[in-house]
Amino acid sequence: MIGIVALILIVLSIAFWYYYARLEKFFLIPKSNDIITTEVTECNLISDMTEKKNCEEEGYAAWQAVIKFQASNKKDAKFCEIIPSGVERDICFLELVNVVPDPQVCARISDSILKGDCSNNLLAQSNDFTACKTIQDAGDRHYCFEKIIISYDGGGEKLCPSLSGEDMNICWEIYYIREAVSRVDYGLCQKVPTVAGIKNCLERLPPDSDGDTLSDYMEIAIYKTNPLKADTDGDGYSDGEEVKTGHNPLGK
Ligand SMILES: [Ca+2]
Ligand SMILES: [Ca+2]
Repeated sequence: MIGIVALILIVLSIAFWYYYARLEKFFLIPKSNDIITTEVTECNLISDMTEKKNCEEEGYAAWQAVIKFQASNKKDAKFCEIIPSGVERDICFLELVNVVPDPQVCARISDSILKGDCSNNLLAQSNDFTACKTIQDAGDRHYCFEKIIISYDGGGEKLCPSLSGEDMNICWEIYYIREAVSRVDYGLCQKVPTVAGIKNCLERLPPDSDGDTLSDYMEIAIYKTNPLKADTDGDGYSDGEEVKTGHNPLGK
């Protein structure tokens, strides 16, 4: 009797094993240790034996994040060199250049786009407003100007008047657009020195169809004035002027 039960159990075990072995083979059910296998492979590319061991213990993602932090914290590119070549290593250098503004750091990046980003970061840190103009991509160029304005001691109000010609116009445009957008103030756009710049600034703000310095949204939602009529109550003072001076734009 015991023999029969044992036999049945053995047969069932073999059937169970066979079923799952086949399923895994033919339907490619992912094994739970697939992720670990990938990380071990990436860790294998590390030549430093101590770091390789750390990588295997912590997992590749966590390990390389620590190395990037160390590189920026200790301001030393040698930490980035430990990361196997690829995007993560490039990003390590790209982050490092924010604290070590040295062209040599960017030179170690292999990806051409990231290398370009790195050079742009360097220019933005140089505080050389004119140098930003050498950046081809309009968005990156704008970022470069903006970064210099923000980080300048005293901000745009101090930096812009110290520049001349086109540089000064670019500086004021970026400065007033930032201020106008953050305060939703149409009047600040009028301070931009060029006509194109004023238009550019106004386009970033919610529409003000009647040009009374109150956005359509504010007129409808807050002041209950006519968004298509600058002087809703017809008393000779625009809705914007009345709101600014504390009067009732609805004339009551
Ligand atoms: Ca309006
Ligand atoms: Ca009025």
